[in-house]
Amino acid sequence: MATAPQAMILAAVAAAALAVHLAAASVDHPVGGSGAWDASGTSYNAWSAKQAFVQGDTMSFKYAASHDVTEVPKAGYDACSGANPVKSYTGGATTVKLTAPGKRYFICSVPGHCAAGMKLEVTVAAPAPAPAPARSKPRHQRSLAPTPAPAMASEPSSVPSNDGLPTVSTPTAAPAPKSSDAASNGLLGAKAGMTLAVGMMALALAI
Ligand SMILES: [Cu+2]
Repeated sequence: MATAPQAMILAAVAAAALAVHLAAASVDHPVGGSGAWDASGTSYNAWSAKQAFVQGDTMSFKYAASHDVTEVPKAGYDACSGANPVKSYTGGATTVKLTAPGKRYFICSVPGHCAAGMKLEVTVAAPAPAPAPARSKPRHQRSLAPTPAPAMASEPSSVPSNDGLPTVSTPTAAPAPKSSDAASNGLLGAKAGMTLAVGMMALALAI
């Protein structure tokens, strides 16, 4: 009997761990779809508008030595100026982590490149905290639900076993709480089952 609740607890823990893992899984967004950061005319903002950037995700840039990745404030983005960079990256492969919700702005600071299209505005959304607890709670409720149902079935038969006379009134009261099972069993079937069970108990007591 102890193994069944333990198995349910393990299953619930595993489900919760999976939900947390899914919620925490970050996504990498290669810029422009391919990760290529260049002045070939790719509309990086048309790409970013279709992306769902979530806090914790990363964005990756691959670029030739003739380019850089410069994160700038909005003013620098609007003016295509890397004069006041938030941070500048070189080396050909850069991964930027989107650590907070809000707007991020990136340009290539090489003169003329931003104007040629190497500019990117990203809107990062806050992570949705709801899914992790919401997914685990219904599984707890589902695992607990089957337990009261058999308990209800055994309680009415054990109550009349104490005294023989009230058995007649018990079956009429029983169908009300068992109305949820009526769809599958049928009220007549439930009543017959209860009567049979009570009769068996009475017989057992008589013997
Ligand atoms: Cu460039």
